[in-house]
Amino acid sequence: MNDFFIYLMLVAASFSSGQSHVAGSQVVHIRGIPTSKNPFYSPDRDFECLDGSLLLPFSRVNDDYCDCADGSDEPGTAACTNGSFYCRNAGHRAAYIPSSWVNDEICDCCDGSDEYASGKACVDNCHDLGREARLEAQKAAELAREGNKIRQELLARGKQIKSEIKTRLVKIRGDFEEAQLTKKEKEAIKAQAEERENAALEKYKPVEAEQPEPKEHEDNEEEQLSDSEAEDYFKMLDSDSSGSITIIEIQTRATFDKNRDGVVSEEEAIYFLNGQKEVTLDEFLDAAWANIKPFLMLEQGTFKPAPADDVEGMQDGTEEHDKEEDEYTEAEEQAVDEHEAQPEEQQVQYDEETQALVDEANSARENFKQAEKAIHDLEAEIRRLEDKIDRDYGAEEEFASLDGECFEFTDSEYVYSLCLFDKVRQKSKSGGNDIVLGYWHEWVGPEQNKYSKMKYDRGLACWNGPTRSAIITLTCGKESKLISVTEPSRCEYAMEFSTPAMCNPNIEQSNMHDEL
Ligand code: MAN
Repeated sequence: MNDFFIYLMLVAASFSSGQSHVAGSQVVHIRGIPTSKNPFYSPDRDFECLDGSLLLPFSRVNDDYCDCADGSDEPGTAACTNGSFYCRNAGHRAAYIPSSWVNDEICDCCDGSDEYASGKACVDNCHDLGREARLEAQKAAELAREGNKIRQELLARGKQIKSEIKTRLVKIRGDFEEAQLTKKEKEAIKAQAEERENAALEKYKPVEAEQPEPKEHEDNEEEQLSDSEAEDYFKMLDSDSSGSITIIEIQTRATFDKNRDGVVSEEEAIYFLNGQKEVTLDEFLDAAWANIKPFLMLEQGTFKPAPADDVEGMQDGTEEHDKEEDEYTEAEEQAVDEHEAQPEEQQVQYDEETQALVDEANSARENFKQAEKAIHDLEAEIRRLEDKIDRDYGAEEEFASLDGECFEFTDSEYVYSLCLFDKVRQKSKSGGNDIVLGYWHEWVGPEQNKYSKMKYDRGLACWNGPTRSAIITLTCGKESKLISVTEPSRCEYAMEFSTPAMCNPNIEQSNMHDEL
């Protein structure tokens, strides 16, 4: 049956009335398409499938038989499985539905136009829905307007922050140059003082030889492994000194035979590499070390068992405390101390003149150490500031003032914390350590709204699973707040975060575009 139908009506006549008029200019309406597509469906001509694949007599349009591969000859019937049906929905938003929903006895279009032959009586509720939608849109627009006021403040603050960072960087770079000069100076003073000290100590050499060897760090042996040891351990594992540790390098060490079956399987190796095939020093310190440490401590007998509810944490490896990047650690200082063992630790009684020279050398060494530390600290600060300058804080720096701010969300089991541009963490309410769900990576929103989604990844590896990661969806809200956290698939977290930084009326309006 030729099912296409033609309404002849006044341009101004209402479609929903269903009446046809013949007067003045005529409008032809083909079922299932918007009027904008009418030029492609002209009853005076043969119909060309929209993909250009076939030319058909117009009588085969909407004849309930699918001819075109793209389904374009049957916009108003369910004949083509890949077709779509246009609901005009006057009073609300026009929409396309799949062709298979046409005449299936379910009202899909709010104007009921999809059920024209099924006998299903559909009520046209487009006007009610439209009113509701418009109210919602008004509220959203109002929120966007209100939020935008705060957003404007954030933009200004963001730009100020960026310029402050730039100024600070210039200053710190200057300080760094100066610190290098100071270090050179202190080094020369130290060399001279040590030369005088060594000469004075010559006469004590035979006496010292009889002194018992000073006992070195006996006290430390019982101590737990410190983070700086991670770096040494990395170097040890990196047997080819390539700057990264591979599966094969892990497989050479029995420590990593988790299930004690005599071989370190690839799976076991990957677990210790935090789900990766290879890790660099940074990745090692940030994540892999947390997996390795408990096993190493067990092996060395320095592991102090965690309370019972910590077992899961231990399996997964957990972040024990934040290691500040490039921090001049206690262990490093200790290493320097050991390297330049202080003569005063020895029990020898020097004459007054020698003692004065030893004191002078000690103080020169201390000053030199301080100068080195200052350089190290400045370098770390320069890197931190450079990182911030390069960071993408949004089209207008609107997210800059949120950098480092932390927000919490609590559900029945966990407390989640999102520290923007830093990391996402999860803490079980029943105790145990923090689990890192991911470190800041990048913006992952769609092209037209890039700054609507953030990705944090390289979190702690899941047992036999991926490394944890989180996607944060940002929406407009009057205050910055973590609204929800879910785990849609194991070890992949989804968070909703509202913030005035997202209240950009321009973006909101383009989202609400529809064809009424
Ligand atoms: C912990 C939490 C959960 C996660 C499991 C996976 O319990 O991080 O979110 O699903 O580990 O083992």
